[in-house]
Amino acid sequence: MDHAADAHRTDLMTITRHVLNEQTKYPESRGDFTILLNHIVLGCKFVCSSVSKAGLAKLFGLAGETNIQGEEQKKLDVLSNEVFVKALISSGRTCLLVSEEDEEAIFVDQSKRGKYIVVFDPLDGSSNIDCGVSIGTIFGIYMVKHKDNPTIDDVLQPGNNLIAAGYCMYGSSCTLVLSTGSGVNGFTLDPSLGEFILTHPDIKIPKKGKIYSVNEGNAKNWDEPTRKFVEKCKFPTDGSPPKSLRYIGSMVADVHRTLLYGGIFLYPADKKSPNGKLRVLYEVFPMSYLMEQAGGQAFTGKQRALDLVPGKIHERSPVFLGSYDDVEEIKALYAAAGAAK
Ligand code: AHM
Ligand code: MG
Repeated sequence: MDHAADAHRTDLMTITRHVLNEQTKYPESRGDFTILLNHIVLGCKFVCSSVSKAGLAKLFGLAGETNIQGEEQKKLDVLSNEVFVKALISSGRTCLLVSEEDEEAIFVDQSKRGKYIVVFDPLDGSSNIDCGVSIGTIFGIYMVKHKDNPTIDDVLQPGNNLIAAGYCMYGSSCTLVLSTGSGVNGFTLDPSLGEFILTHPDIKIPKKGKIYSVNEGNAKNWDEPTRKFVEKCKFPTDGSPPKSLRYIGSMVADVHRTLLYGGIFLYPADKKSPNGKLRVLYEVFPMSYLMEQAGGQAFTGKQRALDLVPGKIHERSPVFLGSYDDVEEIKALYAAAGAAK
């Protein structure tokens, strides 16, 4: 739909309208969540604009690593982190932030404190930044238990306690996918309006998919259930056609495709990384939450991903997520391997 051409369509479902509608389900709500979300959206728009100008900025920067205003060039991931930290603190609705870019959690000053905790990866897919391939921001939102005196334990909660999660993908379009606990909706940024418009209402992942997504370069070090699963994707024994392999190496882009087309995304454990690569709080949890909300599943190799209780803020976990039936298959392989021991 060409929203820009349809300039009179001011009844479009923008993301703010959508969240306000959701909030009417909670009569006690005072709009704090909408305000928080608006600040996250602002961060996404800012990063989207920086990502789309990055190639150009680099050209200008070549002369001496300074941009056209004579300022030093900041790396996009560092810039994105600053953007989100500032946006979240200035919302006045957060008390504790955990970012992939910061070793320590950030405790918001008492004067700006609110009741939400935000965990986020400001710019995920670092290996894809310099070549212009899709990258994204991932976030999850918890409610704090003790607002007056938050501690690190407030963020070490199972993914099951998330009240919202989402990601924004900076690709051929800028797409924000969000769940506040009642399904998943996708919004696309209309650059001429500067608004995210509801373009993918109530996303449901197909029950079974035709695609698997994994870094097969690590196959040498996989465990037996993962190896068997990928083997079955390529050489199915039940008469079904082989699955296609798609792997971008940007979790946001790989998960986005999985959500829309179905299939499975896996970042398993291997001998070199027994906990896999992806981080529990701001990669595994938000994506697992979205998958379940869209009718899929997320599994760690041992348990439902959202039941994990992280012991540290940057903890990692293996993850298998996507279409319900595909995740059932890997669960069965792990169960069989466990029973055989
Ligand atoms: P990053 O946080 O350093 O960007 O790493 C996370 C990314 C994910 O987006 C992606 O799924 C994964 O790393 C790809 O890893 P690999 O290059 O090992 O396949
Ligand atoms: Mg990351």
